[in-house]
Amino acid sequence: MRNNSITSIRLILYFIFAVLFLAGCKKEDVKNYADIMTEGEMEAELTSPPHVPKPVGNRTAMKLKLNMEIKEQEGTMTDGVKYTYWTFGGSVPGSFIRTRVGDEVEFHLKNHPDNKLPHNIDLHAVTGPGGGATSSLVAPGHEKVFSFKVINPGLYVYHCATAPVGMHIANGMYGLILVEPEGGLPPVDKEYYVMQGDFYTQGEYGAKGLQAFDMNKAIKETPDYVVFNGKVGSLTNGNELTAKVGETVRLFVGNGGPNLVSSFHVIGEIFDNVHIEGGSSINKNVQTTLIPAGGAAIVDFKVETPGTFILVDHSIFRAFNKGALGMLKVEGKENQNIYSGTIQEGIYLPEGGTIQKMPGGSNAKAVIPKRTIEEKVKIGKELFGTTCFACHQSEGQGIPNTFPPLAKSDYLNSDSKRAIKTIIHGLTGEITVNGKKYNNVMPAQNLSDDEIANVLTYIYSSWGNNKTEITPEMVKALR
Ligand code: HEC
Ligand SMILES: [Cu+2]
Repeated sequence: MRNNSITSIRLILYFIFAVLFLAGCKKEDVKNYADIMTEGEMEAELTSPPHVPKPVGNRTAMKLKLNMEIKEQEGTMTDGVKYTYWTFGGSVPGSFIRTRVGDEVEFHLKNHPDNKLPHNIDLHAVTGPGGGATSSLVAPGHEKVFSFKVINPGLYVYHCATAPVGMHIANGMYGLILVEPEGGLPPVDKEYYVMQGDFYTQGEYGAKGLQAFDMNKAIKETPDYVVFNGKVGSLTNGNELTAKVGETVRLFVGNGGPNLVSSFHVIGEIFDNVHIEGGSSINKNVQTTLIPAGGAAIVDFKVETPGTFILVDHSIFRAFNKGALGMLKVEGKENQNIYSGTIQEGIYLPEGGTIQKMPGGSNAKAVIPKRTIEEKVKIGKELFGTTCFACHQSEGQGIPNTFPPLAKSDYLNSDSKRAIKTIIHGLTGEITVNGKKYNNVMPAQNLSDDEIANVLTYIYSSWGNNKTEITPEMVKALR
């Protein structure tokens, strides 16, 4: 009798254990990396954007010694515009940190003696109070050492968290730390580091000189600059990312904010894989991925056709008017199966006025009416507003580094025949306008002799130019 009851109690216990064990197995999806033992020690490789350190491959978890120096330094926001950046490692975004899950990081945070302020670091890859911020506040001329174990694979933002936090981030104090899974991410041919940030300056976009941070604009969330890698043109004009046809490109994309979220898109490409929000779930065949402020994503894609692919925040005024535009140059053989047609390097036609015009234009109609200068200016102004302004801007002021000004342009005023030819045939290669170099592509404009005469007469009679009058006959002679 007694034996029987003991046996049944045993059976019940076994059953309970079995159920608990099975439930435990189910949960095993997220592995616990906290218990991984590290083997050996190494110095962490740090890189400035757009470069990333070597992949971890299949090395074991290790102790990583990491030395990072905070520097407050003046840099260039765009042509003629300076800004005092606060940086992790001398670049915006800060140095890229590459680890594998289970690594134990011994972080040495140094605040350069010439700096004016204390700083700290909050790494989103850290499980612990303040992401490390509570242990890392460091005064100029000092060093703080703290250590943590990375236990969740993914791509994480780090940033300064010293009050006023928003101001430290707005001045460029952010970067990315990658925690690779065991065995590393699948190998690819090219890897790059791109991080968006919004900047708030006392002067408007393009206002010259050293620009101070504007707290009111930051609170209102109205940035003057929205850029990749800390400045306008960090990934254009000779700084393009590069790849060859057939290669696979992986971008580690972050967003430091402080305010805006990014609708990250590469014009002319589709992401084959996106690690959503930098985590472990992978979405496929994605056009635009959302990168929250203080968040990241890993995207990869194979480049199959040559050309220039444009990285943008698809909140598109930020790209064309505030700087959030980069380029990936792909070289190699054309692949007619995938894309056939004229490859227009470096240019996206946002409003596409001319492109949408019916071919042939109005040249077919033989008789061009005689127009007074006033008529030409009026018609030309309208045409400018639909066709040229997207690049050269409404007052002909252009966009620094990308689109030359037509206002008070010495290039324009010194040679009207060359200006006519520019519109008929387009223009590429380096030119100098008002002392600044441009090396970009203006597509040929599909306009009639009359239209070209009108738009140029308008431009010549505006914005301090030399009032040359252009006639349809002059245009015709240069066709
Ligand atoms: C898609 C952008 C784009 C459009 C649209 C465009 N341009 Fe340009 N334009 C450029 C670029 C880029 C250059 C400089 C090319 C280089 O670097 O070689 C340029 C150069 C010029 C120049 C000579 C440089 C200067 O500043 O004086 C003139 C004149 C000019 N464009 C006139 C026009 C007119 C007129 C229109 C409209 C009918 C127009 N452009 C439409 C991009 C554009
Ligand atoms: Cu700081």
